[in-house]
Amino acid sequence: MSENGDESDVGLTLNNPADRDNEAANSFPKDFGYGVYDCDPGQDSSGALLGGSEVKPRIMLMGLRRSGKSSIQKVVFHKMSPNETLFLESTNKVVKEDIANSSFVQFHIWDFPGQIDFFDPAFDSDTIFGGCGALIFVIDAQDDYMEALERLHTTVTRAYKVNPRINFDVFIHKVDGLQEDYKMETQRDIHQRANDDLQDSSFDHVHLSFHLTSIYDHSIFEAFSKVVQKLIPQLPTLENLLNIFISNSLIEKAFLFDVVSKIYIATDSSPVDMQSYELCCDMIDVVIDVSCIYGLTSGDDISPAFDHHSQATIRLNNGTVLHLREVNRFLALVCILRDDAMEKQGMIDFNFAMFRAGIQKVFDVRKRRSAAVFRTDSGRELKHPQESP
Ligand SMILES: Nc1nc2c(ncn2[C@@H]2O[C@H](COP(=O)(O)OP(=O)(O)O)[C@@H](O)[C@H]2O)c(=O)[nH]1
Ligand SMILES: [Mg+2]
Repeated sequence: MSENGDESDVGLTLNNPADRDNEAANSFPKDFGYGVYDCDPGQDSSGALLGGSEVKPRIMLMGLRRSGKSSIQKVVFHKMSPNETLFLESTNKVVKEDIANSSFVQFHIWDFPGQIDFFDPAFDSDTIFGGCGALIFVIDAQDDYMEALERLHTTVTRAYKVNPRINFDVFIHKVDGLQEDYKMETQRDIHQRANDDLQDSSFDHVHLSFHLTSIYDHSIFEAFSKVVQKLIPQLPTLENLLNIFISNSLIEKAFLFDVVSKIYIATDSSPVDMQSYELCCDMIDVVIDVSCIYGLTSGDDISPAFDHHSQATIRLNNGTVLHLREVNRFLALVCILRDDAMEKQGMIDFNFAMFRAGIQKVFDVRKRRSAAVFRTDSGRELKHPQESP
């Protein structure tokens, strides 16, 4: 990787919303995940980057008690099986967790106990909402949701006053227990009531996004992907790269996955259908499982199950092919294509190499920018920990 190329080689204009507005960059982390990216697969990621002063986005999970907040966190980020969440103890204090271990998706997630009292002087809403990137409000759809709606209203208005840049996402949760048409009806009803409440108190400019979720299927991962994507300033660039890649490679759909969490951080602009997303998630599981069983070299317990050799192709009996490639230590590209498109494997390989290089450049720019922030007072630039001399 070249360290000295200048930004003009990038060939892509970074469309970074955070740059348009300095305040946004302050309230929201400039280096969402990308800061700690290092391109050397052999290197350990645990070394805190940028002298540990880097700010990670904060995602807050709020909602009434027993609505499913802790379960969501455990299932998405700790691989807990949905049935095990039945035994989760209730949360009685704010649980702050750093989702940063081995994943590209890095942020702090704060799991709030249901009965938090905003009017308690100990609740410092300035600090809590000030540094918040996204607020997820979980509503139990199997229960009576009137109280939850009231709570949603207080939470949103309170948070908005402190920090109008927060993204609000409402998870209409536990929909596994609802009939298909009742799901839609519930979503419509909650949407309507929540927005009416906001309108009545002249907060109609506040935008809420709604997602139907359940930990018993992939909907929770999909919804979390959407939440996380809104926090990635480089998203339009990544989508653009994916669009260019698929249209030149006869590929129908491509997802850029964070392998550890199975959150997709970007996809091309064709619509996402749940089935394709599920197929791709399952493929990642298969690849990692096979790799864990047969791929690890003995005696090296940290040998990754996913590395720069990782690649897999699965042919389904309906003429569809799933194709997975490693992009970097954290990311995989998973594509869906027709059988006959696979005949042009050479072209796909070439385009993929270009795509990978494009992604690399996006990160390089990010890395240089964050390095530039860390200068000493004398103007001498601090060496980036991951830039080997
Ligand atoms: N049916 C169903 N139950 C869920 C779902 N998510 C969570 N639960 C259950 O809801 C209960 C409360 O979950 P918990 O995470 O402790 O809620 P919290 O108080 O909001 O943190 C647990 O028994 C979970 O198993 C879901 O998607 N569907
Ligand atoms: Mg809890």
